[in-house]
Amino acid sequence: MGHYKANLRDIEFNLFEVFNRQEVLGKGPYEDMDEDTVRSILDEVVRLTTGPVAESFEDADRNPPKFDPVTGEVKMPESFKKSFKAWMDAEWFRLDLSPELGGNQAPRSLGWAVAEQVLGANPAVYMFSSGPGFAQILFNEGNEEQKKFAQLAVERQWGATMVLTEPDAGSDVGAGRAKAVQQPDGTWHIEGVKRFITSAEHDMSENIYHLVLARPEGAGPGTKGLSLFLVPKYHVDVETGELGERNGVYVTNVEKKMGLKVSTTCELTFGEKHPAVGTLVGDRHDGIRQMFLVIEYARMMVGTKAIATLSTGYLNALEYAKERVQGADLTQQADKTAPRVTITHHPDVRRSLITQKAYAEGMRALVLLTATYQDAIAIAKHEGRHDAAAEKMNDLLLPIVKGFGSERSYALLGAESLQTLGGSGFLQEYPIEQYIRDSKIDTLYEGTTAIQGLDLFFRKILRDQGATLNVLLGEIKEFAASEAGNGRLKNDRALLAQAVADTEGVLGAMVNAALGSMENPKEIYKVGLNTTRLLMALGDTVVAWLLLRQAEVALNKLGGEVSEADRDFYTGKVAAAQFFAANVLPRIASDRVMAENTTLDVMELPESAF
Ligand code: ST9
Ligand code: FAD
Repeated sequence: MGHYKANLRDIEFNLFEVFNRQEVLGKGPYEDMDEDTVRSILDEVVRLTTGPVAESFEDADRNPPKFDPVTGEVKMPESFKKSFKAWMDAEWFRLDLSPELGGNQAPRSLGWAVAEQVLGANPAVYMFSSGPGFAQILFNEGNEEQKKFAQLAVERQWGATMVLTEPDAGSDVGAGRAKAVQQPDGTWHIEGVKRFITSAEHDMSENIYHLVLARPEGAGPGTKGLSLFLVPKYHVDVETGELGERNGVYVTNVEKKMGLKVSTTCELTFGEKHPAVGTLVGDRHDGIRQMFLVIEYARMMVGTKAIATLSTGYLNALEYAKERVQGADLTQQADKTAPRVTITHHPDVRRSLITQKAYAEGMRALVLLTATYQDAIAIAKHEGRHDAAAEKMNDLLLPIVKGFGSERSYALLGAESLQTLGGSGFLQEYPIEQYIRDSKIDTLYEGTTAIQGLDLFFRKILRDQGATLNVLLGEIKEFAASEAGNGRLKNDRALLAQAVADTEGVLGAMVNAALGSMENPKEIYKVGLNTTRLLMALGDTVVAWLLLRQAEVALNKLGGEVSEADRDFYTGKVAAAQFFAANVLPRIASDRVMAENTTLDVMELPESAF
């Protein structure tokens, strides 16, 4: 058996028993798809991801890509190339694409259920395979020539990158200095150095195209002065599909990293040897908005990657715990002759396992809930309208999926999943140490956790005057006040209601500070001291709600005839939700106290006192 353990039962439970995706199938944009088709796609994806896709996970970590600084080329490990080919040959990337690009336009909820498995099995495979997805955005945003380029990119499976970061422009993308100089023929020459660019070089496709943010000469400062350019590695005749000359964009370094080693992280130099020629995407200067179309997708991807890794980390830990015999049952600890038991008998191991289970399954539900809003957006688009409410809810949930999802997953993988294996967890014989190394990046790229917290408070809550958050919290309050699960979930719903009140308390303190900053600008620091706290408190509250919704479904099922396997599955659902409500939610009360008592002391501390 490979390292990757999928949780298909839980994915299907979310899709069909909790979020009722069968209701959107067979009509509108998803006319050609029914529940059986979705289930058979998921079965096939499990086969691929637990098999050939996962197969190179370890080897490609130990034998990472080789960079040749003279030619600027990268040689990928052979084992990884096989995994990548297996995935690309199956062409599941078409699920994300519109019919004009040869796609099957599947619901986003199915797209993310599929993505979870690749991201859990071998995350770099997913990243290298995102060329067609990038092409969709280029197709939607591009001019006629770029649309043709996008069609070729899908047909020929070209690789793609998103190019924002520079040595002095990381979180602060608007500080970017890469320059774009317009040429008499309407093309642009890009000049400058970008760093940390994922997938910018490899030997798995004949061409790689870069979507690059650069500042046209004379454009204004900040992100709004940036434009988006299409810069291919090889020029392309879009009429014939012939590849032309090598363009002047070269990889000048590949980073050596803590984890996710097979994903190439490149320094990309433009126009040093000869001009790096690009075209302006859509012939309009609208770069940051256009790039955020990619970023939004990539943030969802990063959160899903983190959560998928926690899920397989938990399932590996669980398998180990069921077999490892160590010590006597706590009730017999004084009896030195008592039989030795598997570690699942020890209360602390059970606490750890159920914590992992609740977070992994609750955060999977968070990803798929967010995906249901993406389904609603796509359905509305198909009907020629905008679903503004779904768009806003998706926007609100994205920093939670990305920021909260990655932080909780990384913390739990180390503190709980690896810990379950004792000293063995520290060995490379088991996959968890690599999971930890590979998932640390998720709290960093696509906007660090701090950036997600700022995005959540300022852009998604304050700028929206709390409207969408109120809808979300309103739904949670309604559930808490309902008869869901009847007596069985009564206490848990009360804990949930209290958690909502406490999260609102954290938020209230921040809003007061934001209002106070109109009089005293330094009050805004009190907001900044609490943005990560709010992100995590809201994440825990939403996850608790989702777990309890699952528990309600499970209790209903348990009231009827169920198979033995389903009885265990549903019983576990109820237990995880109740454990989470009792053991995680009460902590939000202390967050509220801390938020309400925030002072400026730490901001007034001289730097030398740190
Ligand atoms: C990276 C890549 O880290 C890592 C992995 C790559 C893997 C590749 C695979 C990816 C797969 C994806 C494939 C695509 C497939 C698609 C398939 C489709 C079917 N939401 O607040 P302001 C915009 S890459 C939306 O003033 P500042 C908005 O236009 C590096 N838009 O910002 C706004 O204007 P307006 C990642 C947003 O103070 C404008 O920006 N790097 C949002 O100028 C200005 O807003 C980062 O993520 C949003 N949430 O700049 C940088 N926010 O207001 C992190 C802003 O008029 N830093 N806009 O609407 C930040 O995000 C900063 O907050 C900042 C601040 C740069 C935005
Ligand atoms: P900094 O911005 O310098 O941040 C340092 C610290 O300060 C962080 O803790 C941060 O949270 C904090 N901080 C910064 N600003 C603020 C603020 N305003 N408020 C509060 N705290 C703040 N970029 C691309 O363009 N394309 C890619 O494909 C890509 N892939 C990557 C792959 C890898 C493996 C890595 C490591 C990075 C990649 N990046 C990519 C870049 C990545 O998005 C940035 O590293 C990230 O956005 C953070 O920028 P930075 O590293 O410069 O850190």
